[in-house]
Amino acid sequence: MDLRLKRVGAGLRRALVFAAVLIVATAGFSAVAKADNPIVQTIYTADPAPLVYDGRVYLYTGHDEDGSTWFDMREWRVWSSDDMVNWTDHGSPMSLDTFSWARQDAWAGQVVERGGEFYWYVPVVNDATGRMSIGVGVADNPIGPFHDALGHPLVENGEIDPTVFIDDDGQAYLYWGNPNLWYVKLNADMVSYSGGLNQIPLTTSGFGTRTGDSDRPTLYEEGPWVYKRGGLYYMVYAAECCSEHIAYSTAPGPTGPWTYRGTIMPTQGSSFTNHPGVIDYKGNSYFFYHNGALPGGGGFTRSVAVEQFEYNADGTFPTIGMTTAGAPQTDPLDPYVRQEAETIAWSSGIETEPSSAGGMNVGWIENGDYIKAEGVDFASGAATFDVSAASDGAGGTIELRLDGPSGALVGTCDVPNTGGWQTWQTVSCPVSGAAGEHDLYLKFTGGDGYLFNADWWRFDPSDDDGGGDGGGDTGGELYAVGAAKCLDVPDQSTANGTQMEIWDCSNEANQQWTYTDAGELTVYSGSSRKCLDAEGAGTADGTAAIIWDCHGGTNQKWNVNADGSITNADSGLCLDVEGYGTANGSMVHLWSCHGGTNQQWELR
Ligand code: FUB
Repeated sequence: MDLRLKRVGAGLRRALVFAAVLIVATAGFSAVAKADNPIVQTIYTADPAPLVYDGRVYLYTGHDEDGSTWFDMREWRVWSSDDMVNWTDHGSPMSLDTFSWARQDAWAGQVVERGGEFYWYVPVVNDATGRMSIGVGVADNPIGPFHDALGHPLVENGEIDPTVFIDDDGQAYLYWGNPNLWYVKLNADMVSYSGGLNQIPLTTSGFGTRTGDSDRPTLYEEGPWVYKRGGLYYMVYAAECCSEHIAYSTAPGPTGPWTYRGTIMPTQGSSFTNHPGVIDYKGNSYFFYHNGALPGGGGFTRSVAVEQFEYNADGTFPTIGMTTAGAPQTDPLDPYVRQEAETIAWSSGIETEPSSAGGMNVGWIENGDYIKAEGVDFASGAATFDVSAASDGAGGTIELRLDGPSGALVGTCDVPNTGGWQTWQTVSCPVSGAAGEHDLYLKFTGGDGYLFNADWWRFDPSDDDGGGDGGGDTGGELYAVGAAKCLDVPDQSTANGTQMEIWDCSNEANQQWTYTDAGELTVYSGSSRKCLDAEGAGTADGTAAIIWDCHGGTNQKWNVNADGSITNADSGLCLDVEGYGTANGSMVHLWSCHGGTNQQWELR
């Protein structure tokens, strides 16, 4: 029996509820709506490492345990976003347990992608030697799970904080170090290196002047982040100690010579460490860092945050300050496709956990807790709200509110006891008054104790302008209009790259298909996420299309055309269902389109 024992976070959780009340009381309503930093409120996070991949930002972090009085860190975490304000929690795909040789200290790392593989370089203490070393996790997709690529450290010299940069010529470099600064040239396999360990000279011209510490004459402390922009190589790092600020140096090449360029983010934020990560995304530049801004936060209970910034015309950095507003939203969130409950701009009181239906779910929900999804575009209006919920308790109510936890009430959904905390049931309720763009608050109410868990939610529009007539963009069951068929992928092998069997709908548990913003056509099957790739299939009209589970790194994109046909963005292959049994639950054969008789699809 799940007794709903809290694993971690009780102190943080209580403090956050208190802080949310305090913000409302002292700063007014809009302060709640606009407070998006720190990015994660459910746990303490540290050492941000962002990665832009396939249209999304993946954010890799460490995890400071509640109440830590040292850098007590046992796992790493992943989040992702395609709008820079709503972040999806992907849980912990790598921990100390991933590395059988590791003893402790899951500290600051970075993920890079090469050839469809994702390599996560992390510092951990090698149990055999008691020294800090650099391990490598590898996965075939950005959210893992990651496994130990080597079974031993890649490199070990007692120093920390790896960053990896792949230059335009394909040469990859691994940099790390505190108190020194090192690099090796990685081989193309990304898990071995050629040549010895190279030490970067820490000169004051290269890394600034530190005063009052004769052992460390330069500002360089730790946490290097190396990248190239406009032909210039940047090394951004934590400077001075302690407290740290963020500074940077530049060079004409990946190995130097480095020239000190100044401060990016001055010391601030009630954490004596800071740690940088810099990316460009959707035409904007973003600076990730950490501070101690959450309730109970401090030097060992840190939180990752982000600011948008613009480089100066000469490529130098502006000074960047920490804010509670964070980065602006790049695109509105679509409420008419499935959204994960753990896609969150701000939350109060809740936590997350792995879901039996795949991915994560929101849990530990109590009366008064809430989730904010920012910038939700309801267009001309929503009619219904579906939520996948589970409860082994009394259940409770989801109040759908706009622009604040006490904002306009547009719907009320009662969630019953479903027979288990992971026994999912889709609950629907009517919605009225939700049109245009708003921040959406899922406000949870009920009696004492934990109420229910939430896995995903989706609105349906009040008219058919969002789909249902071949528009194909509402999310839901995927129907071939002409054949009146819909598609299921029953539980089967879930490995990326395995051939998928597509079945006519069972009518009992028809699956929900979603277009991600990246254009992937995705369905959650049993406990796994599947999406469609068409590979090794003839693309001539009328040939059988062989459908494969996606490959993570190379997922194909599908276009939903104005006429309702679905075409593969790369091959042009489009999908027809023809010449097979039509009984519910029978396997269906997907064919490349027939030119004049292409079927239309819709998500109902
Ligand atoms: O999070 C543990 C250590 O603190 C990191 O490795 C350093 O960069 C500092 O942030």
